[in-house]
Amino acid sequence: MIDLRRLAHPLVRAAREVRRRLEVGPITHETVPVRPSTETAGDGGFDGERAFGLLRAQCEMGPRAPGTDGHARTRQWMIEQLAPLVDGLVVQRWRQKIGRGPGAGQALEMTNVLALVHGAAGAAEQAPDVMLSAHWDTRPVADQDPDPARRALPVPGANDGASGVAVVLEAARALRARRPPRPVALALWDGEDLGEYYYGSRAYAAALRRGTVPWRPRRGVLLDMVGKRNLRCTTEMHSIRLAPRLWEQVLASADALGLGAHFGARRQAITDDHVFLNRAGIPTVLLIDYAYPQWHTTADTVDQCDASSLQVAGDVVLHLIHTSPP
Ligand code: 1BN
Ligand code: ZN
Repeated sequence: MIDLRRLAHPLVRAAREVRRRLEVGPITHETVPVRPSTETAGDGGFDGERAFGLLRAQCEMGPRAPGTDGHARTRQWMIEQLAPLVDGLVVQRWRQKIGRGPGAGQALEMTNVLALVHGAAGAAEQAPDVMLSAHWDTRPVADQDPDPARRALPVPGANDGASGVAVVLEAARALRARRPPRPVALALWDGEDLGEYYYGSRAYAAALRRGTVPWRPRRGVLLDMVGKRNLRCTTEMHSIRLAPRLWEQVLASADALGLGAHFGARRQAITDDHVFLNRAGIPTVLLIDYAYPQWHTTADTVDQCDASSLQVAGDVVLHLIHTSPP
């Protein structure tokens, strides 16, 4: 009998090897009790200053690469931040082998944090419309640092890590104060920035395929590096190719708010967690300002970021959630 696997072209075999290496083992889901607070802080608007405080708080916990103290502290802090704000909270955990790149050879515990905010209809409608998400880990090595002596140090991740999380958490507070027309899902991805990248969204996609994820959103917005001063979001070509209608809806929201000037920067295709969410059948766009000289350097610090940039990102995603049909 001919073994067809042995006849495969070397490229096919290489692709199979990459898939094998990235296979995700068991993924567990733990429901965390929520403590919905009766107090509804604010009028439903997004508070950029409050979001900036959340960015700073993450940076004060230190770099947040998987396996570090800062990572463990931040995971707990995110859960504590979300518990009083959301109607459902699930922690998704798995053990991730790192095949190559920073962290290669290690097996690290990783955690995605998934949450649900009910819409105006309350618990009756369970299927979320938009999923707002961001990666919460930071890169273990500043390999783009101009100073070679600093390239083995960890990235502080004020913009690359903390900014997206800050917008998601502050959006959760605003959505609790003013309920969206349909439920909103929130997700904070781990393991985006080491090894072969994007472990969190890939694990989530694997869990979706296995049918073990508690809710499946219709569409999504991924926020990454939205904290830089003078935010001008990249015209991100994977988003336009994979989720063109949603991209147009985001731009329409920005225009409606008079924030169109913060979009339309240079065209670039940037592979990020949204690519894996799109592959899993959730049309998702990426909001990112990739023109960031401090990317993957030790200078990705709080002083590079600005509350007004978080305000732009937050206002646009809340406008989208409140006004655009699925
Ligand atoms: C975004 C922020 N990414 C990592 N930190 C994704 C990425 C990886 C973008 C490699 C470009 C190249
Ligand atoms: Zn990064």
